[in-house]
Amino acid sequence: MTPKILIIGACGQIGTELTLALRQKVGNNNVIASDIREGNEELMASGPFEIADATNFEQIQDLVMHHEIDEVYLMAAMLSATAEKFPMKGWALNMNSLFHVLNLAKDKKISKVFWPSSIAVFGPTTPKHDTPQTTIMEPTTVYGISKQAGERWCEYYHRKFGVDVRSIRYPGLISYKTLPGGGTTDYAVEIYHEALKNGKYTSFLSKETELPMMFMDDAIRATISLMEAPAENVKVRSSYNLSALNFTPDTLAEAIKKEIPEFEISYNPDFRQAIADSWPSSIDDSRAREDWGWKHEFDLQKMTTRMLDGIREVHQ
Ligand code: AKB
Repeated sequence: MTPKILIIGACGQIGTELTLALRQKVGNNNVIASDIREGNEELMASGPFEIADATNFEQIQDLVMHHEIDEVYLMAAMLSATAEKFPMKGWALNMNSLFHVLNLAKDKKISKVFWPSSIAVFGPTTPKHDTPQTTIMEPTTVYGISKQAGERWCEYYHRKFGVDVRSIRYPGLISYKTLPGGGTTDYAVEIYHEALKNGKYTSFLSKETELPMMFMDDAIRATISLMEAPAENVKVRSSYNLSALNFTPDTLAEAIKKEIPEFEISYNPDFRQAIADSWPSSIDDSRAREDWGWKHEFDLQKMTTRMLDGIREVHQ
């Protein structure tokens, strides 16, 4: 049977593309998009949309009941850089919205939940290279602390109440349809826009800062395939490590130069450098590969070509 899906935070960087992909898969009217504000034209034109605040339990419950929702993807969140500026707001949004959805699942109002975690759950004491699935986690950012706490709650609701919750620790995500907002990995999206507009970019992370990254198409494919996996294959109920690429601003600039030879990069690290320094440079995602067959498709150059073509098409 086709599930009826609610996406909370549908107008953000991941939500937009996830909504479009799921609508293509299960039919436009089976995917209800919701957010606190309207999204881009393509999203708004493609199917039903509702204004809702992820932190308001009544609003979310009403949507679930009214549309007879089976599955919820909770994509609303305050990301790492913004949450450092508004810690209490970040904590409230990231945690309350999760509790609302987990409680709806515990009360059997919905049957399946997707909730995104992040590489931000790791911290300076975590092994930096090939970070294992299970390891030391002492995050030093508000966002990371909220994601780590969220992972513990997901596992708890699964173990204690049998809630079918599934999650991925996303690396930095790179896309052209919707801009990211308030993240530490956002430089890797901005750089493409600036390369096309001005032929140069000043990076807020240093030349040698290596971080795990992924092209959005891969992230969406991973999300949908985790949600489609048989429940018994989903053995990790906190959140899965997921990996595709690792690069520095310098390597990314070199990839762009292959397509735009005159492109120039300079560096002016700001407060986001300390956040990036606390995160891993590469991730071991063998559990995701073993449990539900994850495999990435986009390497750095393939992604670069797609990003530049995509931005030209959508934004210029
Ligand atoms: C951020 O930079 O805050 C996010 C993330 C890695 O979760 N993109």
